[in-house]
Amino acid sequence: MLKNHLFANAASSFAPKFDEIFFVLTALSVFFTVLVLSLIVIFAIRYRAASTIDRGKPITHNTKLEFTIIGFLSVVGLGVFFWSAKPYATIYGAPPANAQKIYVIGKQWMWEIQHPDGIRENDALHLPLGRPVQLILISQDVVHSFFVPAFKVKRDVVPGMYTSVWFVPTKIGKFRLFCAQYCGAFHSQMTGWVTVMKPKDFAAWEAAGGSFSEGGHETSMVQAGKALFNKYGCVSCHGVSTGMAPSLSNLYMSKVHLTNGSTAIADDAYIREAILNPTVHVPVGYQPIMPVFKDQLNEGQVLDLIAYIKSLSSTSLPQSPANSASNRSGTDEKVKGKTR
Ligand SMILES: [Cu+2]
Repeated sequence: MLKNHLFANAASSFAPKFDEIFFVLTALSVFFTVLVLSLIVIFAIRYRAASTIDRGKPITHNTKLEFTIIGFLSVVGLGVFFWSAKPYATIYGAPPANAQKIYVIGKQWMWEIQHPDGIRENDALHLPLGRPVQLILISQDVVHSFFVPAFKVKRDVVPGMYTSVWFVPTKIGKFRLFCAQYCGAFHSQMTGWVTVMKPKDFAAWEAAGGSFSEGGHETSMVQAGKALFNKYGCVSCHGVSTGMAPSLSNLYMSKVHLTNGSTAIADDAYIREAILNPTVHVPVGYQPIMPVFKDQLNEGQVLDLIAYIKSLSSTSLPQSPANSASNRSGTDEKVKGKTR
């Protein structure tokens, strides 16, 4: 009964483990607090001034007792550290290969969610039951923190840096989403709902273009990225064998040699930086001529472009900028009349 009450909201694969760690740490704290307070009271009474106790042979030290206490505390402290570090490292580390990637953008004061197939949601996240999900998070402005208490998931959302967390939803229902980092005047309104559905209900929701949410279905992230790629004329330099800029096919996760003598792996963070601040990393053999896109693209558009560049790892680039550019700018601005 009590267990049901205390663990009622454990709705993700890791939640029971974090509950366990929490209760063990609480029990240890209570144990040592009671022990130390009791000894203070016992010694205060036993050695009070009016006590006629023998004070003739004060103990200077007790090697055996000291080593026993140090040994015991070390084992308990390090034991708890390794026991709790393991799940910590797991959820922030690499997810299982079948994990669904979902992108989360925090901005004053809302959560913007992008599913790879193009479904976008505001202050809402729909997930299928039992499937691992990896959230990749970034902030458009200040530091936020993505916090779903029932999942025991809290991850800082930082400007200029992708962070990640993964878990498996294990309960059907609606769970509160909060921002756990004070981020300005309307921080307390930066909330939302995570809805976990049966896989077949989720499939129906997805097929209907996320119609139960406020976002709606648009082109996939890869298609949206391709449209931006054409809109901004990227292909005129990055197209095959223009010689002006490196080709982007098979760029993702490859090793890039830079003019400053260092090398870099072209992961998401590298590509993001290369789009927004291209003069920071210049590949060997090229001039720093690419325009800076820092003030032209929002984080959602950058994620779309990265998705498109990733997709080029199996295909090749178009030869000319002939593809029609459909303008998607403005879609990210769909907010529910909130102050931003
Ligand atoms: Cu916030």
